[in-house]
Formats: sequence, structure tokens, C-alpha cells
Amino acid sequence: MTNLLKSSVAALGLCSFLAACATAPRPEVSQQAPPAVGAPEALPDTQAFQSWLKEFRAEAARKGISEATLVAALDSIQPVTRVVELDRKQPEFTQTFWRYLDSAVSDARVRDGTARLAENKELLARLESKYGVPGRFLVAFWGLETNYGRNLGGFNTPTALATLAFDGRRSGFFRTELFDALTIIDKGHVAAGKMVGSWAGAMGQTQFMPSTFLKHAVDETGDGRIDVWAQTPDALGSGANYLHNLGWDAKRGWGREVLLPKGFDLSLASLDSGASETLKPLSVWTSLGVTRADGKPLPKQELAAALILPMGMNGPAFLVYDNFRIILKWNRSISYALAIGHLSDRITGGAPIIASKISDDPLSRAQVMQIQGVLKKFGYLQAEPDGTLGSATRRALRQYQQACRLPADGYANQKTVQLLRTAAEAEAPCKGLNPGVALRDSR
Ligand SMILES: [Ca+2]
Repeated sequence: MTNLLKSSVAALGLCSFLAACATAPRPEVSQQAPPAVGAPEALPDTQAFQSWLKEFRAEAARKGISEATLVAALDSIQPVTRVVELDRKQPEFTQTFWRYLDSAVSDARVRDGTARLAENKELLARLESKYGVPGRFLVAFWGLETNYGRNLGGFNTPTALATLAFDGRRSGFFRTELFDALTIIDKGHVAAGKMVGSWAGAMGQTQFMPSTFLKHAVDETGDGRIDVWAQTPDALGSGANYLHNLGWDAKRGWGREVLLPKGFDLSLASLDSGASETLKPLSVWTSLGVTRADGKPLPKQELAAALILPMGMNGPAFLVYDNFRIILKWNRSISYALAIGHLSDRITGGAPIIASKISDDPLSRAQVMQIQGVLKKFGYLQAEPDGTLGSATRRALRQYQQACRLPADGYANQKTVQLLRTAAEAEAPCKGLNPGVALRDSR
């Protein structure tokens, strides 16, 4: 994946907003959300598009793309209204971790994954010895990206990328991806008409953006073509090579669900990314009272792990290792990365998550704006409210919780909205709060 726009990753939403996902737009979770954009503008103007395309095509020819490829890929294309709509769409509600996980790691997906693992045993063993990535992880990416190759996306990639490059919100990024897509066609890997993928340009069974394809995709079948659409070995081999290049540690897993003792210091948990400042050796986590989800001691290995609470103090807790951060390089969503890890466990017989499900109603954009407004009013948040629950907002919330001696997990739910509304009306941040009394039940 490219580093471009990485920092602006969105949660709820869709790589649409970040286009920097190596891979497809996908429902995301956690409490991150896309950067706000204005009201929908007019949809593409066909005449202006054709004159833009003419100029683009001339540049592509100068860059060495063959005339045959330009004719096949660009000759009769029109901007696609639906692509622009999807690019501008803003989710109205945040999605909670449980809601995401229930669909991402459904029973059907676990069952299918177990079957795919068995069906592709030899291929996966070969890929593991070659790239150092166990098959269960490759199958998990395959399952989350395209439901094991079933949903490749219904958009012609050059057409979708040309629409987005012309549309203007992130023209530079998509223009480069379009050049890369043409290069892939020019190299003979796929015919222009068969280059299909998501509306945002992610292609094939593991949903690679064209730039990711050019850097990391491999021909595992040995027929001279990298066909990530129709050849499963090429798709999974490309995923394995990509993870290997990102730094996958062949000797380690991704992490595990854990239990925290009562009264655990929540400031030791990481809010979003398994950030390095919260890394501690497993032996230290053990000394802090953290155990495996079944209550047994953590492994006695010299391994650095970060603690993640995707739904705050009352949700599940996970200790994650270096490979978790590799998954985040594929897609920066914490919930996506946890789903990959969990699916890889489940398809090899691992237990469901032990923590009981809490039903938090999703927050609307308007409610997130309210939370941000109050945090800003009291000086905890510098940025203007934008309705997206990103890391800056969670950090501000956590500082506010600390200041009012509340459990500081940085997690926002309906109770947070009520609490902050009361505080704003009283013009006093900690008004009415008994110091040390939890907003939510303590563990
Ligand atoms: Ca091939």
C-alpha cells in the first residue's frame, strides 16, 4: 500500500476516503471516520471529461503506454456517476466493533475459510515456505477482501480510476493509479475489458490497487501473466509476497484476546494503532495481571505486545504483536486488523471471542459533532468539529476523562454524549461527576 493519505484513514468508512488502502474500500469500523467533505457537487461533465481524457491520453503515450492499450482501455469510456457518488458518500453512523466483527467474521465465512484452507493446502504450504506467511492469514485476507474470490467488484478499473482522477478530490493519486493500471494492461497481464474491481480501483481476489500490484504481485502459476482475477495462486501468492515485503514475521502470530484484572490502569491501553509507546514484553503484561481469554497465563516468550480495547473498557481486550502492525499497513483499520487475526484463528479451530457482547448504539455524525464541540469548548480539542471520531478526538476525550477522574479509555458512546451535554449546559467539565466513579460499569 502506498503511504499516501495514510494518516487520514477513515473508519467507518471505506478506503474511499483514503484511496491509500492497498486494497478495496471496505466497511471499517472502530471510531475513526473519514475526513469531512462538502455537500455533493455536480456530477462529471461529459464534455470536460473527454477533453481531460484527451490530455491524459497524450501524457500516457509520452510515458510509453502503447497505442493498442490506450485504444482498448480508454477509447469509449465515460465518467461513471455511481463512482463519484460512492466516493462522496459519508456514513451517517459510526459502526461499532461488534457490529463489524459479526459480519466480517460470520459463521459462514469461518466455515468457508476452513474449506478453502483444506482445498488449497499444497498451494498454501508452498507459499508459506516461500514467503513466510502462514496460509491461515492468506485465507483470512482473501475472505475479508472478496469473500474468497466471489466479490471482485463490478467496475471496470480504468473507467473507475479515470472518473476519480477527473473528478478532482484526489486527482493526483488516482491519475497515478490509472497510469499504473495502463502499465499492467500493457504488460499483458489482463485485457482492458477484464480489468475489474471496486469503484475505487482495487482489483482481483485480494483487491490490490494498481500501484500495489506493480510493486508486489507475482506470477505463481508460472504462465508469464500475473492474473489476480482468475488465478487463485497468483492472487494468494501476491498477498503473501506483499505481506512478506511489509515485514511479516514468519515465527509469530498476530496477537490474542486477553482478560484484564479489575481496576486495571486503562492508560496502558492503546487507542488506535497498537502504538509503540504502549508496547511491553509479555512478562510485564503478566505481572500486571493480564491473562489469556480463558484465564490461563500468557505465553512465556520474549515478545513485545500492545493492548487494544476496540470498544473501551467494557468490550473485549487484545494483546497484539508486530504482525498486527503489518496487517495495519494493508488496511489501517483496527477493526479490520482484529477481524483478520480472529478469522485466521477461527478457520483453524480457534475459539470465538470470549468477552460478552455489549450493544452500544452507533453514534451519528451529529452526535460526534456534539462531543467534539464540547471537548473543544473545554479546551481538550484543538481541531474544528468534523463529525468523525478519529484519533485526535479520542485522545481529547481521554484527556477529559482523566481530568474528571473517569475511566480513561477514550471510547465514546451514547453515555458520553449525555455526559458532555450535561457538562456543557453546566459550563463545568466535571460537573456532577463523582470522582472515581465510572461512567460505565467497571470490569
Ligand atoms: Ca499466472
